[in-house]
Amino acid sequence: MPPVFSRIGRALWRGCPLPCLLFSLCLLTASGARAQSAFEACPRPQAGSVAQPPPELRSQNGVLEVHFSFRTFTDAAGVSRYCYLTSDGSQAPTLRLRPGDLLVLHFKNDLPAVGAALPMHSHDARPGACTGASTMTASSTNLHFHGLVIPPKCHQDETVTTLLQPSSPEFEYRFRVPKDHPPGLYWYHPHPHGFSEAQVLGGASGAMIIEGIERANPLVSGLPERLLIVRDQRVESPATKPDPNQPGKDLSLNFVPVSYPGYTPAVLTIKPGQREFWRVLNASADTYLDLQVLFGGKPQYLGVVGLDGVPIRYGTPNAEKHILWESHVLLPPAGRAEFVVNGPATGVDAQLITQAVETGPPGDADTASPASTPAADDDNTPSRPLARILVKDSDGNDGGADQSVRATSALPVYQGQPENASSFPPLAEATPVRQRRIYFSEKPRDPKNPNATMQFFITEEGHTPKVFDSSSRVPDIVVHQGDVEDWLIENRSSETHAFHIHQTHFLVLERHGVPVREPYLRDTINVPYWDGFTPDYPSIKLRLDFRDPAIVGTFPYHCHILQHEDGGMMGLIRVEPAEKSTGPAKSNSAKTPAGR
Ligand SMILES: [Cu+2]
Repeated sequence: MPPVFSRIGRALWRGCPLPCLLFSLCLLTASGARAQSAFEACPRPQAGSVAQPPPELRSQNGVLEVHFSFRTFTDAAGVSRYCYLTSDGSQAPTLRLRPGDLLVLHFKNDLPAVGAALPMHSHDARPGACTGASTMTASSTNLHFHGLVIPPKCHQDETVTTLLQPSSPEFEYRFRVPKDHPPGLYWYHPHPHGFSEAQVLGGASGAMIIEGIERANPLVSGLPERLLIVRDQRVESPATKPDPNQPGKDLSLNFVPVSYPGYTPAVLTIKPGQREFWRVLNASADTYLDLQVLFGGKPQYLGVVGLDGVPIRYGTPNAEKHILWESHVLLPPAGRAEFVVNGPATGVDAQLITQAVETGPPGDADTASPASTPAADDDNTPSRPLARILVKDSDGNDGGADQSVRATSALPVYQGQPENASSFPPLAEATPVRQRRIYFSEKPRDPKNPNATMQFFITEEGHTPKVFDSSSRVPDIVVHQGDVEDWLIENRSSETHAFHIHQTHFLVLERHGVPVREPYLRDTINVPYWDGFTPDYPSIKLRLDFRDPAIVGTFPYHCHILQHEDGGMMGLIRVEPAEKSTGPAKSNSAKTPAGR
């Protein structure tokens, strides 16, 4: 890229002020096609630079209206980037909404119309399918609002029949955040079956914040807030021969690449001893994180106040009990953690790292051919740094860091109605109307070929394992609105999986048959791998909440390792209206999406 264009890209990336934007736009207009290609480059910061906060868009007068253009760009190394650009050139902005706000998101798929066609059955275009599309290609996309408790309806959070092609007209997403929605960190990403992994690896993701966590937990009130988004991507410089230390994927922090083999960390600047509120999103397609903050090599306690967008002990009194002090935080792909960090003193060597995560024995054949990847293990998740935490003293001396770093802003004070989550019956005390056993399993496509790629299944016990059929609208599981169910999720394969269900949060009741009392809800949970000989499969018992009257319709549950989801590890659940329900289901009726 010519220097002038890379400067424009960087300027747009940093969200330059109006005169600068006008100047950049003049340059873009005057330079025609070449400038256009720079604009489409999904610009990314250099390795070792400051992890700038993403641009932010806040609702005004109860409405946030935004235009997204979905773009792709192939970089010099041949790696595909994907990005969401707003009309002013901001990339992957954080959408900040208050409970009760309306989001209107105008979405245009501006990918080139290429890609391997995957014809779907003709009945897919039948009336009732959201966008009527009949063919899915690598250029198809859509949006999922991960973790939000909003209806699985067309134009809201519907991912099964919403397929947006490059030829599709602009599509409007329009939904209101429920007034009693838990405050915290959520995110948006594409969800076209078969192509989600490639788009998310390319960087297609952004954060959403539902305001008001300082009312659920006054301990974070007034703290400087820092949003950190970890993404994974194809390894930039693979080893030329098998290297057991090569990660399956490279990582980035707020798009600053932290790449194998050097792992040059990004930079975070902080005032000495400053207490901050960190919100961390694992927007990786496939990669687990096990976060730690180290001072002089020693792990520090992190005060966790929220997981997967829901405050700890949400809706209960005694704020001081709403904090879990942890020396590390495991985040499966799609997981979020919000925690308090006590900053280091001047002169302390401080780092944010991810520890190694064992996802199963090496050598599984997830990818097309072992010969195509010199990594010994396509899932390898070694320990590596993410950021150097640089103490910036009171004189402003930051040890040579980028002076342009935007100060972390204090949490906005949310002046809404008092939260009413506490008035709902806790999920822990609800009576389940049904138990189900659901299991993850895998099988080589060609059992005679040890190098064959795998097929991935998520199956209810008693049914035949099958890969997800994107042409089918037949739900795998049917429940009724008002029901609470207990699901035992087993892992019968030799690698970890991350269970996720749309539209609702769940409570973890047992881990490997041992009851636990976890005072928080999740929407994505790790299920450890089976070692191949222990008689019992590793399992997690969950309490699923279908009580919310707004959550009626068909939506997916799946493994959130997107390689597995694209490979078939997904099913559909239909929540029928309550009036068709029989038996004791209505006894659990409540208005809450997630109260406990
Ligand atoms: Cu999986």
